[in-house]
Amino acid sequence: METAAPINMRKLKAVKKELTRFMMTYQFALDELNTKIDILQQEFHYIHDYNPIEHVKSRIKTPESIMNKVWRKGCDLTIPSIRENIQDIAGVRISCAFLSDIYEISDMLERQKDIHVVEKKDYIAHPKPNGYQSLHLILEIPVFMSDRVLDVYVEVQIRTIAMDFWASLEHKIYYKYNKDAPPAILQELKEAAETAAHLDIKMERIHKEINEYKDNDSNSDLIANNERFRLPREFLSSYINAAR
Ligand code: 0O2
Repeated sequence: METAAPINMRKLKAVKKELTRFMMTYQFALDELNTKIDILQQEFHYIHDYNPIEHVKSRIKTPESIMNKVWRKGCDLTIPSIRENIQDIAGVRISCAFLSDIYEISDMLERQKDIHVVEKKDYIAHPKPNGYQSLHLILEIPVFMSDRVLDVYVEVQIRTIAMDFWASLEHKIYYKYNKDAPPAILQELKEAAETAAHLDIKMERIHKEINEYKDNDSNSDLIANNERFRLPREFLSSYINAAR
């Protein structure tokens, strides 16, 4: 009977330490990106008077999921190869209310001086054959360690709430049928994606109309000491008349 080779405990400890360090860099990259997103969100709120980001969710791929992807892609099982070839070990998903928010948030991220956009996939302009829609960015973010700077890949998915709703349901169905759903279900899912896309367009239109109304209406508001004050119409017209 064959017996497994004894594990060299010292080597195992060293490997574990190296892997922990490797995974930590992704957590640091996520921390940095989440801080950036938080600042952009607050700035956007201040300028546009509404919050464009509904949810932000970040995750790090499990070692098992990383291994599966390494095998699927046929790349080497070494740290430098994984670092270069598996670009979604760290992932952030941003859900927005409106379509235009997606591109505005993406532009704001792309304008950051220390972020390098490695790849951009626009599945909104070009949905996947199954109906999937989302904007995907692969970003490279510098992580400042004690002795070096590491450039770390992070995948960012930006989508509307409707797109996110569809994707999470599709993901469940995909696994429920063991990745082999009946054609009728796939067709229905695709139609549901189209319905969600129409809803997004409609909501965007309503949002723009409300904004135009708000722009006109807020002309009679005054902001002082971080507080919004409503100026009575009579006051405004008598003040304008007196200034003539
Ligand atoms: P998880 O668990 O969400 O991370 P890649 O395999 O990443 O090198 P690919 O497939 O071209 O190349 O990447 P793409 O298209 O950018 O998609 C990556 C991620 O987008 C997926 O990650 C999903 O999260 C999401 N995604 C892409 N297509 C679909 C889809 O049809 N339905 C749903 N629900 N999500 C999708 P992972 O690694 O598959 O899984």
